[in-house]
Order: sequence, then structure tokens, then C-alpha cells
Amino acid sequence: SLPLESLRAASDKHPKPAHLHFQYGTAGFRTLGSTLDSVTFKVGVIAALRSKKLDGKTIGVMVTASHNPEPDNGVKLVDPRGEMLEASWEGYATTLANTSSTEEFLDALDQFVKTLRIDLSKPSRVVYGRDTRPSGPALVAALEDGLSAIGAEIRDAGVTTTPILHYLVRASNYKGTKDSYGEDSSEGYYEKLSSAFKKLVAGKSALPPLIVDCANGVGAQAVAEFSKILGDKLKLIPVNDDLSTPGALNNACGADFVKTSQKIPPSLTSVLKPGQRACSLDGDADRLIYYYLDERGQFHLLDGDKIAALVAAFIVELVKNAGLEHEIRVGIVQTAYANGGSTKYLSQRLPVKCVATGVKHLHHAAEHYDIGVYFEANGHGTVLFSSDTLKTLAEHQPSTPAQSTALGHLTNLTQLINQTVGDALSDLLLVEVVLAHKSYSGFEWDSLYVDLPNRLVKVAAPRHLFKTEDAERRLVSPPGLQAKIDELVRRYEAGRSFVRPSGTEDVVRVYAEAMVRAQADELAFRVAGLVY
Ligand code: 16G
Ligand code: ZN
Repeated sequence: SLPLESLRAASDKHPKPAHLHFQYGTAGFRTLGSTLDSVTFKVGVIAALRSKKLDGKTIGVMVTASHNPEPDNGVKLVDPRGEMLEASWEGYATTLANTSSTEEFLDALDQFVKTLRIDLSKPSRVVYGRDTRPSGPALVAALEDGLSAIGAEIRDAGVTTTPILHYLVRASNYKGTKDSYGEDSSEGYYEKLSSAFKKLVAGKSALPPLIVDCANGVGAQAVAEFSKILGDKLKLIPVNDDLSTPGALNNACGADFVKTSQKIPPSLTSVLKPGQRACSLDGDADRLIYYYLDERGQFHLLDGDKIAALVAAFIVELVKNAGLEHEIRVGIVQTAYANGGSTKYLSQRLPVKCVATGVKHLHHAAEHYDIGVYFEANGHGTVLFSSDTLKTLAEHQPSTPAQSTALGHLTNLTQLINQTVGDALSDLLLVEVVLAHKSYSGFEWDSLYVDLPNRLVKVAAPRHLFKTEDAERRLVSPPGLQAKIDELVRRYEAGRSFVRPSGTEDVVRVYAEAMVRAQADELAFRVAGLVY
């Protein structure tokens, strides 16, 4: 049965703030760090129970608020294969997080254990990490209180990137099996990716150095590690790698800043030369955005859509060169935010599916392809290889040296790519591999297709009134609003617009694109006017 005494004592130390409602959303629980103590404690208990439910498999917990402001924080659970928490548990987590007293929490917990028939005699194992936020250590202490109240076997991964935490979960659960994911340590992660990278660029001439904006977050740590191991193979120049100045995290830098404001971080003004590639990570290093300035100093964004196009084209070419185009079907998954230019370019070459925002939706849809490439426009994404594909790659007998080379590259890509979740560092190495193979600069990469001008605005409207269908591309409620949007959109050349409630903030988002800049802006503001 549940260790009620230790749970009661621990729960008393972590009372829920009255009047606050918590919701396990697309990115776990996420809000002001100073309000998350009780939630994080309860997540510790839930993580341990999830592990017991899954026969002692290792569960991950990451404390981070990613690209959000430094005072925010968040906590999310990672399932045994390194994936997002199973959807049905999001609701249980929300219910438990909102219990308002220790007695209520213990009752709900007891009910929960009974309903799900959790065998409490099973072991529980949990690995956890946090980003660099100042509120992190106290939240981790609360998490540890929850874990030890149940008696979980714990492992502290310390300050680490979100994708490394996902890697550790997968590596620890598949250790010593035929599905082994690499050595179960952060060193194992760096080693696995670096050695795949070195094999993939062997014989290629080294690219010019790459500027990496680390968002003043934990990504700086990973960039430093890769720089050490990769040496001359890839020269990384870290900027915004200050982990000690309060308030610096994600402030006027990082992937979200660049994508949203469509300009370079001010801190790069004196560093970035025309034509030079640069990229930005976000605060927990699971998003990546590239860009460059042309000779006229004009900014060119190479976002998640451009990364998807670059990577998918390269993989399709390798599959063909390996003589496997009939065995392996490559497909793309996007969201409504994908630029119309990218969707057009990709659909002429590959099957493309559109799903609702949020990594779990993209990830699951990508699993339906033999090789599934998914990226959100915001720079979060990865590539999944199905287990049949891995088998095909291992067993295929190439009939020419060219086939053998392509097959080798594909196999190395399966090692380079972090298939558990989007990973800024793994994606960075992947992009650099493709650029080296194609001898592309940012300019050639950018020329794959032309982005339609677009605008994203937030509207402070009551988001619970907004319901969508068709992968968030159409509103079903409030009634009548979609017809008005359709009516407006018709008046713009290449016009497209949609409205959806945010899953992470208390706002409604409006996206619009059109053939020319002024029209995209106008359409966005007029649709926003309808919403308000
Ligand atoms: C979270 C999601 C991201 C999504 C964003 C949308 C994960 C790990 N992250 O950051 O995929 O694009 O939320 O936010 O799922 P929104 O609903 O506020 O627009
Ligand atoms: Zn992130």
C-alpha cells in the first residue's frame, strides 16, 4: 500500500497555493517558477508511480520553461522510450496537481492507484534534470521530496539540456538490449553523436565556423562539450553563453526571439559578417533556428521549415542512391504554422501531413512513415526511423560502391539524430552534415524555396471559447467566426490565416500569410480584430 506517513509529512511541506489552477499542457506544467513548488513535489510522486506502473522502467522528469522568460519554470515527464508522457496521464497529473490539501491529495492518490491497478510492490526508477533557471534547485528539491516519499531509486542528471534528459531515459531502459540507444551517460550522448558526425563528414572539406547563440542557457554547456570533441571538424563560436548574469536567459536572444522578431539578436550585430551562418538555440536546447545576413545586410531566416526541407531532400536522395526507394517511404509532418512556401515545395516531392501544434502530435504522426521528418516552424523537430527501416538498413546488400556509400551515410544518420525528441545540438550537426555534403552556404539553402511573408499576433481573448478542427486550421467556435475569416482571406493574394487558442499562455494566436509583406500584416491585424 501507499507509504501514507511519509507522503503526508512530505505533502505538508509543499502546500498548494490557494486560488491557482495548474494544467498539464503541451509542455507539461509551465508557469511562474515561484508558484510551482507543490506541483513539482506531486510530479515526483506521479513519476515514481508511472515507473511502478511500467514495471520499474526509468521515467524522466525535466524542470525547464524552455524559451520562456527566466522567472518562469516548468516540469514535464518523459516516458520510457524518451518520448512525451502518454496523453491519458496528463489528465491524472492535472487532477493530482490541483488537490488543495494533503488529505485531498492522499485520497486522490489512493483512488488513482486503485483505478490504474498500480502494483506498489514494483520498483520505481526516475532520472531528472533541470535547466539553468534560478528557481531550478528549489524545485528539484521539491521533486526529490516526492520521489523519496515513495522510495524511488533516483538519479540526478543535474543541469542538462532537455534532449539529453530524453536520451538518458531511453539509454537506461534499453541498455544491453538489441535496441540499445547508446551508453547511459551524457558522455555517451556526446560520444555517440560526435562519432556519427565525424564519419558523415569524413573526406568533406571543413565548413567555415558557425556562430551559435546559446540563449544564455544550458545549450552553452553542450556547445562547449561538442567543441572539445569535434575540434577542427566543426568550429563552433559560442555567443550568449553567459550562465551567471541574472535575467540574461532568453533575453533578446535565442531561437524564439529570432523566429518571432524576424531579426538577429542585438548581441550579434558586431559579430555576424555578411554571408556567415549563425544559429540560435532556445533555453533548454531543443529548438534550433539558422539565419544569415546578405551583402546588403538583409536578414534571412532559415527556420524549422527550411531545416525540414534541407534534411528531407538529403534523406530522399540517400535512400534513392542506396537503391532503397521502393522499400523506404520518407514523409514529412508539419503544423498549420508551416510556411505556405515550404508546404508547396515539400508536397511536390513527398507525402506531407499537417497535425495540431505540440511535439507529441508531430512525433506520433511521423511514426507512421518509414522515415518521418517532423519540424515545427519554431525550430523544434527531428527525424524518426521505424524499426523496419533500421532492419532494412542493416540487412540491405548494396550492389555498387555508390549504393554502399549512401547506405553507410543513412546508417550514420540514425546514430547522429536524437530520435527521442527535437534536439538543437543533434539538429545542428545534421544541418552541418547536409551543408557539407551539398557544399551549400546559407544562400543556396535559403534558395530551396521562397517563404511567404507572414505575421503572428497574440490576442488577449478568453481562449477557452476557441475550438478548432482540421489540425487547428479552422475554428468551430465561436460560431460564425470562421466564415468571417474565410471572407477576409479571400481578398488577399495567396492569403491564409488561422486562429487557435495557445496551449501555453492565456491568449489566442492569429497567424496570417500573403504574397507581400504589407498584406500579410494587414490580414493578421484584421483577423485579430475579428477575434478581439
Ligand atoms: C510548446 C511545445 C511546442 C509548441 C508550443 C506552442 C513541446 C515540447 N513544446 O512549446 O511544440 O510549438 O508549445 O505553444 O511540446 P502555444 O500553444 O502557446 O502556441
Ligand atoms: Zn525548448
